[in-house]
Amino acid sequence: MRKASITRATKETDIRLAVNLDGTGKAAIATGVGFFDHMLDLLARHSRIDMDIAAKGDTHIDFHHTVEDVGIALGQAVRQALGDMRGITRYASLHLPMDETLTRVALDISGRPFLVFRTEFAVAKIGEFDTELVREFFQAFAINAGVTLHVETLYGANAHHIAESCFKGLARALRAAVAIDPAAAGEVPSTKGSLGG
Ligand SMILES: [Mn+2]
Repeated sequence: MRKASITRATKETDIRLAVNLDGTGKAAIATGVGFFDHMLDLLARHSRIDMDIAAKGDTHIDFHHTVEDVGIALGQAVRQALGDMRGITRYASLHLPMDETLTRVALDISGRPFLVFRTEFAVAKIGEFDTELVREFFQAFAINAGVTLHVETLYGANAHHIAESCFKGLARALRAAVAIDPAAAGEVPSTKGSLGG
């Protein structure tokens, strides 16, 4: 089974997280940050990766450490659950519309961590949530999952829609890229013979 659990405790956050890549998108999310819970919930739902995430962070300061550290732990868990990456589809890309917003996501489960993030927000906050933390999450996830991830919002106006299009785009890209390719089951999709950098 492609599952992993991560426990990560620092002076800033305490995180328990479990994923099942072959799940149905079942989510139990509690980070103490309402908007972030909403984003993680739809990340699980649309990726069909089961996610159990409990985080206690220093949210009395702001949400930065909590969002970043959940991104780190989720990236580590996905990487661990992928194992030797045998049989995976590896690449995925799509355009994710949400009302007036359109975001393009391209993903390579490469073992080479890299983020290109071309998404801008016209406002600093969505409720209490700093919009700049969307990028922080994607950066932490990409580096720790060991994936090449490109996110670009082509157009959009509403900050909630823009954030949601990024998370749903990542979700759908992950769903496609981690899926086992039946034509190549058992193979590692690399001419090097391994994916791991
Ligand atoms: Mn929403």
